[in-house]
Amino acid sequence: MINKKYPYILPPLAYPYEALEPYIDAETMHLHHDKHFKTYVDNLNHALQPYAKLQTLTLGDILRNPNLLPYKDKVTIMRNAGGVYNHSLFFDRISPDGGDGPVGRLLTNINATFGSYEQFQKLFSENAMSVFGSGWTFLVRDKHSNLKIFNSKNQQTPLEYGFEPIITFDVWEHAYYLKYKNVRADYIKNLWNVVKFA
Ligand code: MN3
Repeated sequence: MINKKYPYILPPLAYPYEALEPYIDAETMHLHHDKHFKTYVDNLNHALQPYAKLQTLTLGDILRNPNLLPYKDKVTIMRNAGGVYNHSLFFDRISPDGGDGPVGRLLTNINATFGSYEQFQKLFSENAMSVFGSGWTFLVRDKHSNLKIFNSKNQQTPLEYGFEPIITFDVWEHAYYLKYKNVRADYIKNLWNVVKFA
């Protein structure tokens, strides 16, 4: 998605809507992907409609260079471009084939940075619990290839800060409220069973 340009198209799920049960239910997947994610795609296309020059940029170009955006529509474009990018990453990195944890060099780097995969999961989950209101938690690489856990508010992306994301947990209430109600901790715990690192 990061290299895509206007007009943006909602990427279909790579697996059936019920494939992540019991961790994420089919109704939540329908609502989250077909309604919430699609709304960001539609609103981004609408916001970019008057700007022929911005239509030639990739989604990554837009998110890394907010200074290129017209003052009048900057907030709207960034918000919706962020929503498109964050959701494309989220749905790409959860899968019925997920849950095995990182391998290879990423695992080595996680162990070196956080002590162990279990300690990384604990710290990442604590960060995801600490998001106040709507937002996201990411594992990112910074410009020096160091791993960091990064929280964002609303639809801010790590790209705006020069980070390259590896995985993300969506902790907006719409991502879990139907099944988990107010118990965000159980949703976060269960997401580890479906997340995939590449
Ligand atoms: Mn969401």
